[in-house]
Amino acid sequence: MSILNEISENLQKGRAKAVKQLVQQAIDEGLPAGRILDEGLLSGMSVIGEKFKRNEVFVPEVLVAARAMNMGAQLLKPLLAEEGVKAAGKVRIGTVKGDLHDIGKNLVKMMMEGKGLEVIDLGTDVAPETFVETAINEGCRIICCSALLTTTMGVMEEVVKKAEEAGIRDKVKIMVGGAPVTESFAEKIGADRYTPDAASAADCAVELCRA
Ligand code: B1M
Repeated sequence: MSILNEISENLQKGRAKAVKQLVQQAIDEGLPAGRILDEGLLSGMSVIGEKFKRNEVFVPEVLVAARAMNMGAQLLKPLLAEEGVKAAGKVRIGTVKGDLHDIGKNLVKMMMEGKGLEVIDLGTDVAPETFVETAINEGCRIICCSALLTTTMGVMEEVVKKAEEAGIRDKVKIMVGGAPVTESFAEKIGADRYTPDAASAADCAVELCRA
């Protein structure tokens, strides 16, 4: 079994320590951080997601897999950043109010940092006014909203409205994403960009910062 498959398998079993060791081994063997992330950690998490959908695994298994993923990802973070191209720009990121899912949001953050962006993480359950207030206070150019629930994606529209009310709509770009979010939804609520995954979100943020 390749080391990337081993990472994926151990992640699915929630073996955080083993995942951490294997990720370190893969780094030592000279595998690129992006490959370890995509073919090891992300591939394992996507298997868990599918099994969760089919009720083959339940919340506790998902949580331990998520913990293993985060432990492996911590080791990759500085390497992704090292490989990244420096780009001027500050990004605010958070998962919207009512939503506690943060694995995808953390990945987006990590990929953005890997591109040399400064990312300020507001965490989960972030109120629309918090996105806007902190964007003003920190002078950031992009607000990134993540939502994983159909019941919380509507909060993104409130973020757009709050930015308009605060008079910063022309100064700040609003990016949205997360499993239930679509291009047409983003257009409908007046967001600037929708991206389907962490890597394209990072590319998009760099492009917006350079524009
Ligand atoms: Co939740 N959950 N969950 N959950 N959970 C989903 C999302 C669900 C689809 C499962 C299902 O029913 N099949 C479902 C949502 C249904 C819906 O609304 N359509 C669901 C539900 C219902 C719930 C609860 C309500 C369950 C309950 O309590 N009854 C509850 C809600 C809690 C809350 O938030 N208030 C809940 C709780 C949880 C856990 C706490 C157990 C855990 C979260 C742990 C954590 O995040 N720390 C959890 C998990 C792990 C999942 C699944 C299994 C996996 C989500 C995940 O992390 N995926 C998920 C089922 C699934 O996806 N198959 C599910 C991996 C991650 C890398 O993908 O976040 O999509 P994702 O991010 C991607 C892209 O979407 C994109 O980039 C990432 C990678 O490339 N992306 C962006 C994300 N944000 C972006 C922002 C961008 C751009 C791209 O720009 C700004």
